[in-house]
Amino acid sequence: MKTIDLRSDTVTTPSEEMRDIMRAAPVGDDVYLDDPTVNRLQDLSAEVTGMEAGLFVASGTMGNLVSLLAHCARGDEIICGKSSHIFLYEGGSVSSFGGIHSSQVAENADGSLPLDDVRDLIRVEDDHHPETRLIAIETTHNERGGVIQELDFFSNTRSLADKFGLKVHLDGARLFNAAVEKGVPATAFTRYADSVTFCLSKGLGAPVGSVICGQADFIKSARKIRKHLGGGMRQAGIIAAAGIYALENLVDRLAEDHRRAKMLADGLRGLPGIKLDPDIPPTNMVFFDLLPECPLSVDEIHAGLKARGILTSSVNEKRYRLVTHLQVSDHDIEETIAAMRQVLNA
Ligand code: TLP
Repeated sequence: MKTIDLRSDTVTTPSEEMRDIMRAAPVGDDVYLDDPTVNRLQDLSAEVTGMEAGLFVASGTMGNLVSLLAHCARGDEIICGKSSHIFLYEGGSVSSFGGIHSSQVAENADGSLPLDDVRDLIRVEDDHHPETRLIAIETTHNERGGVIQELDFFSNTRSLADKFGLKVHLDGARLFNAAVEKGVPATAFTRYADSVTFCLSKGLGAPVGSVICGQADFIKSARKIRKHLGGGMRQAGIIAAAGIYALENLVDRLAEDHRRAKMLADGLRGLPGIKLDPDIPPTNMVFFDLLPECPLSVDEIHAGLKARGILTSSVNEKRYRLVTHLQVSDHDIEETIAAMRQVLNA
């Protein structure tokens, strides 16, 4: 039985073509800046994000941590979303490793930060206060449902940051999902940020890695911090090659994942005991809640689907997340809908 894995788009494995390209990649010692494939990936990443330079890192979590450590000093403060990945799912690493304090605001439904609330949190100069240094934003916004904010949110965040001399970091783990869905280049989002991290190992299908992009002097500090964190990866061209292949070949097809998420949502809508959130998935994530009348628990639904070869994940005891990606076909979506009908006895 084939396994249909909808737990995340991080589960994708490299195709034969990607593996061939990785095998053939010229490599060198990247700590000496000698790896031509890593250098090419970094240049290409800088080009597509409209930034001066790029830095290949092991993961999205490392990209966010290195970026925030490069922008902020110990005792500084960042303002981020209460449901942001940086705040919820990165182990509090900005404070444990960087001594950076964070202040959070509840996001709007589209993942934007209410900028009046952000404004109220920016500290005035006072010996009692940490220094506010940066606003962190996220697109697509994972916890809010893979949503994309309106473009004016990005420009308004920039204006607010400029008014108070703050930096803006964009957690763009799924930046290209946002760009493809909106039909705009990635620069439509990144042009308002000082730095961006995007992931190669999610919907883009590479096995490992993320890239940080920003101004050349920022990337120079980020490179030093990456090394101190043990992230100087030597002949990393082997994995960077997969990232180049993904950026050159697999960006436009993200639209397929979005179409399949809508197809999945259409099939699940109206099943007893669940409520889709929102009604139409904006990108590649389908979230739904179990209603109080649902006779099954999250664990029972997981088990029922697993017995039918479908792996799923939940955010808590009543909230589910299903993620489409390049190894999920139309047929897999049909199978998942049929399995959900059986499990929910619909
Ligand atoms: N998100 C993972 C889990 O950690 C929740 C997932 O399955 O979606 N920013 C955002 C917005 C993310 O969604 C993630 C991964 C990261 C950063 C971290 O990326 P990695 O996993 O490469 O460290």
